[in-house]
Amino acid sequence: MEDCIFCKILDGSIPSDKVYEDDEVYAFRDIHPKAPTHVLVIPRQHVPTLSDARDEKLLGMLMNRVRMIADDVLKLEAGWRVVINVRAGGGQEVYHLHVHILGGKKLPF
Ligand code: DGP
Repeated sequence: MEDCIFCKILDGSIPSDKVYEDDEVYAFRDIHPKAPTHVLVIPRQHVPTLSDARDEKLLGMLMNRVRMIADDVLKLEAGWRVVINVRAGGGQEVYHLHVHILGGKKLPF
């Protein structure tokens, strides 16, 4: 998608601080971290929001990668939080499905 910031991160035209990648997902550090560790996990496939994601294989794959990245790559042994913002009312700013992984401190609810 031409105007999608995260598609530009995927194609390398916008630089990012990569923590993990494979054929299906890319994970990188959030530019405005809300916790000591704040990583975004995105599918390579452009899906604008979670509301548009009807493919159970895609959603299952994405959550399995999130678990693996948080536990095995980032090694957030004390625990971590996952956030998915959906559309404007949910605080979504970038319309390419992404999962926030937050950790590294005790998070208030
Ligand atoms: P959301 O509000 O759920 O759409 O979160 C979008 C996040 O993306 C926000 O925390 C800031 C981050 N972000 C936006 N632009 C960039 C960028 O160019 N690089 C990186 N690393 N993060 C970005």
